Amino acid sequence: MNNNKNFYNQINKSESLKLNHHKVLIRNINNIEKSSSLIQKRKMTTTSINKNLNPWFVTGFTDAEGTFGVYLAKNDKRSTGWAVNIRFQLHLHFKDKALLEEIKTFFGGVGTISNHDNKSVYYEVRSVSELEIIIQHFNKYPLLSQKHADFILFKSIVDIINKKESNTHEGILKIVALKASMNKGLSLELKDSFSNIIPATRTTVITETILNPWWLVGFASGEGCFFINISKSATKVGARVQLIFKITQHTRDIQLIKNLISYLDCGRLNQPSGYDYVEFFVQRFAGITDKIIPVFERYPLLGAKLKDYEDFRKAVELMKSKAHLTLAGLEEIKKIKSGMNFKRK
Ligand SMILES: [Ca+2]
Repeated sequence: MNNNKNFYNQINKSESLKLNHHKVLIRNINNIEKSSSLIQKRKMTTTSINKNLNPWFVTGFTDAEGTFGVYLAKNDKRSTGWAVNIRFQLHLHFKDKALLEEIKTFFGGVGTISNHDNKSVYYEVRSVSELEIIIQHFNKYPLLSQKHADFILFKSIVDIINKKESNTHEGILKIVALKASMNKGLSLELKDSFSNIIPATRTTVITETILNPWWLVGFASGEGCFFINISKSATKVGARVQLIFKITQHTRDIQLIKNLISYLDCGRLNQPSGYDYVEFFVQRFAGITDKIIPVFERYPLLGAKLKDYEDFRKAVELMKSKAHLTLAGLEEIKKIKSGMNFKRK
């Protein structure tokens, strides 16, 4: 009995410690909220486009477009012979620069946005202290794709750098072992230089469900594809119109694609043999009108994808009224299609 009492006392003690810890955290969060709302108030006076991104949107969009990158370069000035660079990166088409600005604001303004030409734009967070903000976000709103495994390995590397271990040969070996299990693994140069390295264990992410509609919207703002297919057919107007919504991912995320099918209650799994990708594929008109459109009406897409969605929705409306069975209606749908996706100026 006495032993039991001690045991429970100990638990109670550690519970109350935990609670205190929570209180501290909550207070910190409140402070952050206060200061960020101040920042927002200030911004509101200068710009009206300031929107509050949902944190799950940011996670979903990162599942689609984000990279946790680690780069090692030979450097004679370092005692280890290697310089380590780390970064969180979103690399988008130039037309999505405004969305990157919003994401930067969401992260409290850390990091930099740069154009590399007139085609692409990068958001990058490189310093360890600023990456702490990024890491806190993804701890709280975890990625749902296998990219989460990259994030876990990335965190270990940030930790090594934080402890200054990256200034030692040991530390560099640890970083190379972690990098070997991340993204595309090691470059040929690194494989040559560290031929005996044993890659670190990589977690397999098991996603059971889509946690939040805003995750879906973030993911679809990056990876979603709204497509109008017009093919020749023996109809009165000589053509058949099909509306397709799809999300393509590497085969490693097949479970996530299956989760989309159950979450959205429509679509099918496309798994072309001989390829390393899978698709969530919605082609049935009822699936488009009753499932896909209502979700994106309630939770709007952001960035350039929203424009494609709006065009797609026009085509949906035309098809609902059977306009695609007339020459004039078909012409209108062709015109919509000609300005969508990569053809959009
Ligand atoms: Ca992607």
